[in-house]
Amino acid sequence: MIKNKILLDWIKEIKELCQPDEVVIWEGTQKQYDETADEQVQSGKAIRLNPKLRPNSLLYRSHPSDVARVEKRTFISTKNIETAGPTNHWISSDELKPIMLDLYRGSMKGRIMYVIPFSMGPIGLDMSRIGVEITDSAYVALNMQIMTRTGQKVLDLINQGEPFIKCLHSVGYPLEPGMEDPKWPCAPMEKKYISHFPEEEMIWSYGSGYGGNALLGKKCLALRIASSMAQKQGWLAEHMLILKLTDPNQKVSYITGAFPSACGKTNLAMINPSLDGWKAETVGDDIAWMHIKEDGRLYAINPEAGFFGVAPGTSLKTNPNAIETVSKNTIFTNVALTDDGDVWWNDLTKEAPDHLIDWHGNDWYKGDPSKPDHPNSRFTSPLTNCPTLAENYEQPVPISAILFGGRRPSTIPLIHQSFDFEHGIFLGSIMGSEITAATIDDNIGKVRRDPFAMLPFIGYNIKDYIQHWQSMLTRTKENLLPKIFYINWFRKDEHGYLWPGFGENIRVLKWVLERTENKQNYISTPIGLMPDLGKFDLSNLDVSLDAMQELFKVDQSTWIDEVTSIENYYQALYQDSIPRVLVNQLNALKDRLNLQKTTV
Ligand code: GTP
Ligand code: SPV
Ligand code: MN
Repeated sequence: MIKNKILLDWIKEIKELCQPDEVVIWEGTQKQYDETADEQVQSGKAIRLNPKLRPNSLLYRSHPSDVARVEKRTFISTKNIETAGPTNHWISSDELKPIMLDLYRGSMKGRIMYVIPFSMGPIGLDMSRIGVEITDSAYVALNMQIMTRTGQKVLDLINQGEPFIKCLHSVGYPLEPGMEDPKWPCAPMEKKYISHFPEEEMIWSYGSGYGGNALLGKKCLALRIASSMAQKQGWLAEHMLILKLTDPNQKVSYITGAFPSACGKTNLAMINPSLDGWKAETVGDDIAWMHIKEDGRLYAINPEAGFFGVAPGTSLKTNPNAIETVSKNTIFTNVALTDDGDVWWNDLTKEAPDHLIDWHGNDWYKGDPSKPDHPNSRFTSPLTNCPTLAENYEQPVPISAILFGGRRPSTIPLIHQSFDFEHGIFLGSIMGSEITAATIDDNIGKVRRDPFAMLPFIGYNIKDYIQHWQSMLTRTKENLLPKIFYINWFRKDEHGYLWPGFGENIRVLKWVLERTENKQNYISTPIGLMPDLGKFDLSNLDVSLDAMQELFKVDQSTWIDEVTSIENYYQALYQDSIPRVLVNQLNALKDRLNLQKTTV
């Protein structure tokens, strides 16, 4: 029962505004999940997969226009544009609210309105935050059940007066009497709004039913709103995986990694190490909330309760732990359907089946040039399905190293380490990556700068974000802060990727952990510290020496071009107020490359 007056008033207000047929309070029980899933199958919105092959699992096919996050329609709405800064689309809240209220008016006609109380982070932990999502999408309710902690226990906290973040979502497809409901209702692009009001700690999302646009606990709350809260409250909300590593001497370490969307976080979080004696366990695969504790160290928790992972590329060979994770209790979106009622996506098996139903619902035959799955097709599975989930996954863990990385076909070596924390901030600020299908964009494959893998997720001014990272230094001793590294699994030659990746990435992690113990395993280069190849574990590795040399090549003329590109990027983004720390670091890099300094 809801006793909290703020929540009761808000439900009443939204009910009057959106005019749903019915209101359902999400209790988070298995019974409610099963009944909702059954109703979705009966109404033709979802397909129940063969329970013998894939127990308790569903397949959804989205509208072809609604397949990923929509960055162009994602807004930070504040009183003043300066609060949002140069990386965000800003609309003043005074202008945006009436537009969206008009859209919301009657938008849930003919639909059920679900009220979903949820906790990001373990229920009741001081680092956790509570939200309530009101949505007219059963798909969202089912996904939120997996991705967050929901139900009565969260409601109990709200009833006790815990504050909560109001998250309003509508697919934007009201049903007038006699209208047929499409399988995946959504609104056209120009009516989609994924809006954030950090000053009020509120989210309004309209018109999309997909992933981060609609599961509002994830990118909207746990990254955009949380990053803005974190800046004010002195912590960090980051687009990072969290991995627990146990070395052959049983020493346990934790690392985080920030790579842009579809650049390898889930895969590294579930790594199956190729080196003997190493154990890797999963804590989180997408988001880390990090606090400096009294002992001066940085601790991380995973605020999520599930994985919303990229399907294509996932196989027994690349990620056996993900394959086991999705073996049951999973919602698949936009993958292909097999003749025996199971799922398939590119690279799941070496050979595609002879016949599939593709993600549009059409026949697909082996050899057809089109892909049967969407490149951003995804699985939603509970963390507890993961065979490598760390037993302490609900406790804050101390972080020894932070990896930055992305898809860079050239220039960036397999691994390098920053000289110090401020140089690490510089590395985060210049991160670049090829744009992937995780966002709707006409420039997929082009390299764009994606600072800290947070370009679409920093909920405030990036200048203040850089400053906030720098403030970590004054709040603790530098030697207690994690060491910062930059990885690139994706360097290519004319034949493709030079590095085998996946389980072999443990070799890089081994070097990283040795660095956190100050082992003399490195050489110094103008761009940072790199492995002394004689001290990098290449045992039983099938990579040619030529490829290894290419993977570690720091080419002077390429780096001169890179410096020019960084300089142009800084100027375009920050204009005449490039953060001092970045100017200093850029100048230091130029010095090391024997180039003229910038005089900004
Ligand atoms: P989001 O959920 O969008 O934030 O993505 P993510 O960073 O978790 O990416 P994910 O691990 O799902 O990887 C995306 C794609 O990159 C998949 O197709 C993977 O197979 C591929 N990938 C991941 N790690 C590696 C690697 O080490 N080498 C290569 N070549 N590909 C990789
Ligand atoms: C990402 O795009 O970084 C994701 C998927 O993790 S979504 O939740 O849809 O944003
Ligand atoms: Mn992500």
